[in-house]
Amino acid sequence: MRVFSLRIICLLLVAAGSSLVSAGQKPNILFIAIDDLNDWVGCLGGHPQAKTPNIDALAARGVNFTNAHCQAPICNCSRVSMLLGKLPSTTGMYFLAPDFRKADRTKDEETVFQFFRRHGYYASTRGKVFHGQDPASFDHIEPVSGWRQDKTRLAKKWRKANALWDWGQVNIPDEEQVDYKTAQWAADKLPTLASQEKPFFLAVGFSLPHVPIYASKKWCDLHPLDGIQLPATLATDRDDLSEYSRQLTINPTAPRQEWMVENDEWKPAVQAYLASSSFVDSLIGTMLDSLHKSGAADRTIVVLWSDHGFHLGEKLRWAKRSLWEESTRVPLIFAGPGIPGGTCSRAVGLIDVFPTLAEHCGLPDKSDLEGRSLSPLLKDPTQRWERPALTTFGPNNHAVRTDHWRYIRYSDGSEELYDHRTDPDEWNNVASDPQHVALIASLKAWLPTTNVPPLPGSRGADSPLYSDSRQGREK
Ligand SMILES: [Ca+2]
Ligand SMILES: [Ca+2]
Repeated sequence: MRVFSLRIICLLLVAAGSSLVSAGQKPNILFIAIDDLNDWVGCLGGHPQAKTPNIDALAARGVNFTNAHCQAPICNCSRVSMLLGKLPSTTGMYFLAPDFRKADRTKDEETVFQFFRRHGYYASTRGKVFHGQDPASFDHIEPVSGWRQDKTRLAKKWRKANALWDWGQVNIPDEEQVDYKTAQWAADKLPTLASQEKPFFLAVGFSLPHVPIYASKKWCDLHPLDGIQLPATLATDRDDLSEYSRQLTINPTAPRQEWMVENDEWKPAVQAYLASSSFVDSLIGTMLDSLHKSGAADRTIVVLWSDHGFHLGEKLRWAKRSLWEESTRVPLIFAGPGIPGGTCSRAVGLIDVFPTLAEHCGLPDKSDLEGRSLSPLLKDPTQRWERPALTTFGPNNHAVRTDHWRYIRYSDGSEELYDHRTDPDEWNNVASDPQHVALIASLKAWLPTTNVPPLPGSRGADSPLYSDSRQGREK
């Protein structure tokens, strides 16, 4: 009986949402970006000890995309691809730099925020949404303040390349940390935005669990070190990769897996990641509470996403910068009016968010977008979906993800194929199995035909294959 009543309420809310959009009143958008959060959230099941009750509650009232992927496994190019609605292979934005406003090919592109402003929205932001900030995108940019890191290094044994690579418990009160202040600002702002005449597009970006991966005692205590479960690995996992694949996925600034094991830092780093993710989850709860109290929740679309995933030992490596599941899979949740809710296992991309929001809010088509509106899946998450998700890491290296398969093709022609029905850890590369010839041909058909060279000023690939670009000498 209770389930039946809930269904009726949901249907009424959906009906209310549809009529709201059709009546010309545009829904607001609360856009929540998380930095480097992989599938270690409760509603994605990527780690059995993830504690993210607020994200899970949002997923339960919206559509939880369980097979969503970034278009590029690095912060800057992932965000640019999503916020411009263009593939990396079209823009040439493959790496950590340049700023898209400084490259001729992308400097005049219209972002999702500009598009919504052109159609009557007020856009405001705080925190990491773009990799840098883009003044042209917003009516208001709130400067970021608060603690993120100081000179004290906790995991002192890792001294190699990058001071960001640190993790552990810190004695900084939550209230002084940058992400807390960002959430508090948004929570304070929401009632005002909700009372304005214009619909709002509020973009809020959190910087954890990106390195340095810090959390206060409260969040570390939620994930006691002794009981931490480590991700599964296979010692021979990299034996079936091409030399190109091995080289591409070496990240010289991140610790090596062998180093983490030898120095007993694997568990502490996993603990810090789980703890800081729980902290960010609590901040999302703060904002969503404020949204509900403002009375605007029933006319506000909430979109929650992360720019890419993160390896914590899976496939014997750390960080992003790979075309494997742990780098590409991201949380993606839509909730609000016109969205009845459910779980969607279709392969989708962050690039689809721009056209989805445009269609769902009743804005005109933007014909040059390369993503596809997920509106049909928001209405019926089980609907057939032919198109796979595409991820690109460096020029002409691509992964195609369908419901069951991951196919990778590198620029040297080497390939990988993983069957997620039997091999969720992507341990067994079956690309050379003759029985998959036709399948590979069909997956290959989804690869982009345009592969423009990297933009001038490209750098930050951090792979030995791109040593020129690391020096800022991209040709
Ligand atoms: Ca990131
Ligand atoms: Ca393997």
